[in-house]
Amino acid sequence: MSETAQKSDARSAPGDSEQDDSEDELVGEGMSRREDAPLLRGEATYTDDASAPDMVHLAFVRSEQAHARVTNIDTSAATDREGVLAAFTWDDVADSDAPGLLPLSADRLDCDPDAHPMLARERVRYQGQPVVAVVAEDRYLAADATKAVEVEYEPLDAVVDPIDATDDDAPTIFESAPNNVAVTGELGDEEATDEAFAAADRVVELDLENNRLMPSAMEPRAALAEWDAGDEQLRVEMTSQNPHGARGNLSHVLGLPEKEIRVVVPRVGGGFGHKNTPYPGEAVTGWAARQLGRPVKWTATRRGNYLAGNHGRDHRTHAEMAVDDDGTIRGIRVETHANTGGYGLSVGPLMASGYGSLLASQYDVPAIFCRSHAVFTNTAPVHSYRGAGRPESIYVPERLMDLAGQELGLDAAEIRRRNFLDSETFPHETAVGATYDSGDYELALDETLDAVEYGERGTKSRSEDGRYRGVGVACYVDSTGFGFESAVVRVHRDGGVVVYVGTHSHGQGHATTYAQLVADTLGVAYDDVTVVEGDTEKIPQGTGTFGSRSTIVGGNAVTESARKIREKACRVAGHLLDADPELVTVEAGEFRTPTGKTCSLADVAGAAYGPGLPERIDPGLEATTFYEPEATSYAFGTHAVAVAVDPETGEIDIERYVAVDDCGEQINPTIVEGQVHGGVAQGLGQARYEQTVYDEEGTLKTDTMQAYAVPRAFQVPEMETRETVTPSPTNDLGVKGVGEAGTTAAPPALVNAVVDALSPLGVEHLDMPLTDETVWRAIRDAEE
Ligand code: MCN
Repeated sequence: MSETAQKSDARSAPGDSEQDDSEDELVGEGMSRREDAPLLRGEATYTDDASAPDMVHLAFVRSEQAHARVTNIDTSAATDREGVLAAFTWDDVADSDAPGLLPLSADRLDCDPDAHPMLARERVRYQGQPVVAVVAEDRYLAADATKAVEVEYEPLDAVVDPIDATDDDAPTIFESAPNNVAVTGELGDEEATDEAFAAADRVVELDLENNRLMPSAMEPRAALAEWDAGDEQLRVEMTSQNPHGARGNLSHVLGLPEKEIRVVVPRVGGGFGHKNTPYPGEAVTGWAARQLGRPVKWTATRRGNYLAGNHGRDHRTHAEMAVDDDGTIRGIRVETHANTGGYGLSVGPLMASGYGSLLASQYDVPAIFCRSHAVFTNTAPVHSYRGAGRPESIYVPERLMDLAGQELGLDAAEIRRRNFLDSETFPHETAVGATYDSGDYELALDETLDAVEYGERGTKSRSEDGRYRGVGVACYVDSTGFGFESAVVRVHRDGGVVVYVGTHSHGQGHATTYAQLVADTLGVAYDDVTVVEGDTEKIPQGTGTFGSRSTIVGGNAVTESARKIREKACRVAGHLLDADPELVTVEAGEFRTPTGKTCSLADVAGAAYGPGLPERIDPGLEATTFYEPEATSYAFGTHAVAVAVDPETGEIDIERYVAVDDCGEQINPTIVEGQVHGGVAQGLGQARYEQTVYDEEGTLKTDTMQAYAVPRAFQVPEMETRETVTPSPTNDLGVKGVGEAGTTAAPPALVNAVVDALSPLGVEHLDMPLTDETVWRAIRDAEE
C-alpha cells in the first residue's frame, strides 16, 4: 500500500491520548464482516421470510402492452374464485382517500407529465406497468387469479429509442411533452467551449452508446404491510435502501401522515440503486392492507422485477474533444439523450452531482459544455443503477482520451499524464462546477501501470498464439457523500452500546464498519457495539444508502455521537472516581484515573441513569448527531485491463485486471476490496455481457435471467486491488466513498483494452457490450 499522506488525527476525543497510537485500534483493520456468519449458515431472513397472522397475498396483472389505452377491465372471473378477496383497479384507488400517485423524483422538468399511478389510470406507458392487484388467501391462488382478469387495450404506437422518440412523427407519450423530452439540462459555458474548440489543433469525436442495464439483485422487491386500525398505523416491512425515503414516498402516495407509517427494512439481498426509488408495488401493498384490514404480502417475481423495476444507464451520446498536437486537452463538448422510460426520470442528466459534472474526469479541461436530454420512451422507468450518472459520464472522457491518443500517436498513459490535475491544485473547481477536494492522480496511475506491467505490454501486433493483445487504462473521479445523516448512540445501563443510523446496508457491511468506528471512539469492545439500521420508529431521520455516501455521512455521524458519549462518560467517571474528567482515560470499556482508580462503562451508565448525579451533568448516556459534510468528496482511481482477443471467435480473455482506488482513509480495507470486486464484476457485466433488449413494440425480450446475461462467477476474472490514500479534507474521518468505483472504472478500461488490441486493424471504437459476436464482427469487418 502506498500512502500519500499521514493518517489524520480525526478520531481523537477528550481524555483519549493513550488510544490514538494504540495497536488495538480497529479502524483501518480488515476485519471480517460480522454480517457474514448468518448469511453463510443460511440463517439470514429477508422480507419474503416474514409473515403475519391472517396474512393474505397480492399479485399484479401487468400490462403486456407497452403503450395503450385501457378500455375495459373485467375482474369478475378472478373475484369469483374461491380464496380471492379482491381484484383492485384504479377505480378502487380513486374511490379511496389515497391520491395513489408516485412522487416525481426530478426537481425541474420542461413539461408536466402525469405522475406514475400505482395502478394504471386509462393508459399504460410501458410493458409491465401494474394494472390490477389481486389479493387472495395464498400466493398461488393470487398468481393464478391474475390470469382470469380480462383487460382490454386499444394499442398505441410505441417508441423505445431515446433519439427516435424525439422525431416529429414519434408517438407522444405525455401530451405536455410533444417531442417526449422531459427536460433538457445544460452544464458549462457553451461560448467558451466553442472558442476552445476553434483554437485547438484538432477535434476528435465519437458516437457512444451506454447500454441499458437491468439491476439483478438476488432478492426481488417485496413488502408485507399491516394496518393497525386501533393505533392508526401502517407498518410496512419491505426491501429498501432508504427506509425514511420509503416512508416519505408511501406518505405521498397513500395520503397518510409520516407519523402514521412505520417502515421496517430487514436484511436486503442487494439493491444496486434500484431499491431506492418509489414503486407501485410497495404502495399498493400498503393501500390494500388498509382496505382489507388484513396483513398483505407481495413479492415480485423475477420477470415482474425485470419488467417494472427501474433500469439503468441507456444513453446515446455524441462527444467531442478539442486537443492540441502535443496532447493538451482544450475542451470537451457532449450532447446526450438519456432514456428515462415511461414515467421514470433518469438521474443522469438531472442531478448536478451526476452525469455532466464529472466530464472533466481527472483532467485539467479549461472548457466543457454538456447538453443532456431526458427522453420519455415506452420502456421501464430508468433511474439509478450502481454509479447513477458516474459510469455514464466517465465513460465519455475516458473513451475520448484514448481516441485522441490513437490519432496523435500518444500512448494512453502518456496523454492522460499530460493532462492530469496537479496534486497541488486542490481544491479545484472544474469547468462544469464540481469542486474536487483532494487527489493525487499521477500516483494512482503509476501504481496501476506498475501492477499491470504496462511497460512490457507495449506491442499491439498479433501475438504468436494468433490473438490480438492490448491494455486499457481508465481513470475516474466519483462524487461521494451526499446529504445529511442522523446517528444515535445509546449506552444501556449494563454498558451495552447500540448505534441507530439512518443509512441502510444491503451488502456493504455497515454493521461492521460503524462498530469499528464506535468501538475505537468510545473505547469499548467491538462486540459490545450493536448497529441498528432500517426502522423509521427507532431512527430519528435518515437519507439511506446510495451514491457511496454511507461511510462519509453515516460514518462521521456515528463517530460524532460516540465522541459526545465519550466526553460525557468521562465526566460521569470523573464524578464516580473523584477525579478530573480531563485526566480520565478509556480503554476496552474501562475508565481509569492517573492514580489507577477504575470503573466500567456499566458503572458509568448506571450512574448516568441513576439518581445522584451532580447538577452539572444531565442524566442519561445517549447522543444524537445530524451530520452533513462540508462538501462533496471526490474519490478516484485508475483501473487497467490486459486482454487477448481471439480473432477466430471474438472471445476476450482478460489476462490481468488491476484496480487502484483511493477512497481516502479506509475504515475496513477488506470491505473496501470487496466493494471494488463487486463493482468491477458488475462493470465488466456491462462491458461484456449485459444488454437490455426491447423490440420495436416495446416488448422486453430479455425478461429472464436466461436471456439477460448477468456475469456468472467463472466469467469474473481474477483481479488485483491496490490503493492510494489521499484523505478528504471535507470530513473529520478523511474518508471518501468506494461503493461505485468498480462500475465506473471497469467499462471504459475494458473497452479501451479491446480497442487497443484491435487498433492495428484500424478499430477506433466498439459499443458495449463487447460480446464475442460484436468483437468477431468488428475484426471481420476491419480485416475485410
Ligand atoms: N469503506 C471503508 N472506507 C472508506 C469507504 C468505504 O471502509 N473510505 C467501506 C465501508 O465498510 C462501507 C463500504 O465500504 O461499509 C461501502 O461504503 P461507501 O462507499 O460509503 O458506500 P455505501 O455504503 O453508501 O454503499 C453504496 C454503494 C452503492 S451506491 C451501491 S448501488 C451498492 C454498493 O455501495 N450496492 C451494493 N455496494 C453494494 N454492495 C453489495 N453487496 N450490494 C449492493 O446492492
